[in-house]
Amino acid sequence: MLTLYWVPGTCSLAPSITLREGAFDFTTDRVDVRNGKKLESGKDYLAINPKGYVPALALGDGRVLTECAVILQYLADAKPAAKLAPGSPERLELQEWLLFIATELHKAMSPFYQPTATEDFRAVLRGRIDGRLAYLEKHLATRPFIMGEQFTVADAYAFYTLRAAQKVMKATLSPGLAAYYAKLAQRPSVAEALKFEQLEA
Ligand SMILES: N[C@@H](CCC(=O)N[C@@H](CS)C(=O)NCC(=O)O)C(=O)O
Repeated sequence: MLTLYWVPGTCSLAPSITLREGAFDFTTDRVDVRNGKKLESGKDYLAINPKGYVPALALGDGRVLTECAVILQYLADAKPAAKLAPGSPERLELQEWLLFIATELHKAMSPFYQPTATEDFRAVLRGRIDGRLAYLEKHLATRPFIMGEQFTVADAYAFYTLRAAQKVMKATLSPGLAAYYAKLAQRPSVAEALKFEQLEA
């Protein structure tokens, strides 16, 4: 049985959506970030994932995967019928998108979670992130999903970052991205994942 280690409203939302897209049999264990990284199960999260951050995915055979982009690809490959990731050579394009989302959007937004980040610093970051979001919007102008006609794990990860852009960075999405976000929010997997975390889109 797979176990997803998660924190509400964070990037663990992307594997949570993917687990539902792939109709996986899985369980979850919530990390209490304010209480020494204890898990709701009572276990010590650092003993499972010494990196201390989420997401992590225990595979049930003693292995634990970390790093969102890797977990997403593991899940996609475990359920090929769900078509959540293409094979080679298109896989490279998917990986380009996953790394773009991870580094240029997801982690670029991290300082917005820090109350000590100055307004000047936020403004510089905001300008850079706005450019990256404009690139994503332009790409989506000619296709419904990041990889084309098919929803993939890149869209699950993009949904989390676009949610964070609005809720954490307090951005207003441009019309193209707002339409993409609204379309993703209507997918049963996304709606279920949000409901589980008691979150609004
Ligand atoms: N490199 C990691 C970063 C994951 C990450 O930033 N997780 C955040 C939530 S979105 C977290 O757990 N932060 C708490 C911490 O760093 O202690 C990945 O791509 O999965």
